[in-house]
Amino acid sequence: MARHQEQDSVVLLDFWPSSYAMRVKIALAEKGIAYECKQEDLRAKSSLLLEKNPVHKMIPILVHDGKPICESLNIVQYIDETWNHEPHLLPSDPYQRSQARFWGDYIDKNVYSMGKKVWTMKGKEQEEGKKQFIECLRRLEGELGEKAYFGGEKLGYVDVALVPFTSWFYTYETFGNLSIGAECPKLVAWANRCMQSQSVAKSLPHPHSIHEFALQYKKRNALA
Ligand code: GS8
Repeated sequence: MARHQEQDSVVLLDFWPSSYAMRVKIALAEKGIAYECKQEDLRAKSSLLLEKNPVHKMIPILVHDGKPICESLNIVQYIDETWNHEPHLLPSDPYQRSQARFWGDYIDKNVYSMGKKVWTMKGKEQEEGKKQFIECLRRLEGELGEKAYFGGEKLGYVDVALVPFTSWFYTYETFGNLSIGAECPKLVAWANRCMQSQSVAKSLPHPHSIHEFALQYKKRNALA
């Protein structure tokens, strides 16, 4: 492990409010990997970003010894496989791995887009967004069931995929006039449990900073 720390060059192209980038920070922290974090201005993307992710032109990008890895859940899997020591994020059993990837994919297809409707839209569209968003969170809460983490006894891949969005919960609640705690109390208890892990606590911005960012975003895009 020390060898990696000394020799590997690990750079994260980041945008601090991005839940996708937070996933990568949690995974790196779980593995104890030192890295350099470069903030991107998504309105004036760096030539490094455009060079390393010419297809999507998006962050997060992990640059490991000069080689780019794109798409946050793909990056999390890469981290788990490259630094193949404890704690493992994906289960070793193929069926359990497939289930973890299934829920990661479910989160990717739903949470960001529905959440965005809640904090940026108004009227009927917002109401629709709220309904879908809560249904999606309830579905995830059902999958969590009575387990401490989606991964079972300890933080795993699905936890890493979902927990960054909890730093946006205050923003969804404020703009959407809803209470996630009232709708999904077990999911909120799970989020609090995750925050007890150093890797999560240090990778998630304060919910008020996210809210401030969202306010500015809405002003800039005439959504306020
Ligand atoms: C999504 C990354 C993304 O949306 C992943 O990595 O999992 N599926 C990808 N990145 C955004 C910032 S966070 O909302 C981004 O880089 N946007 C720049 C752009 O759209 O131009």
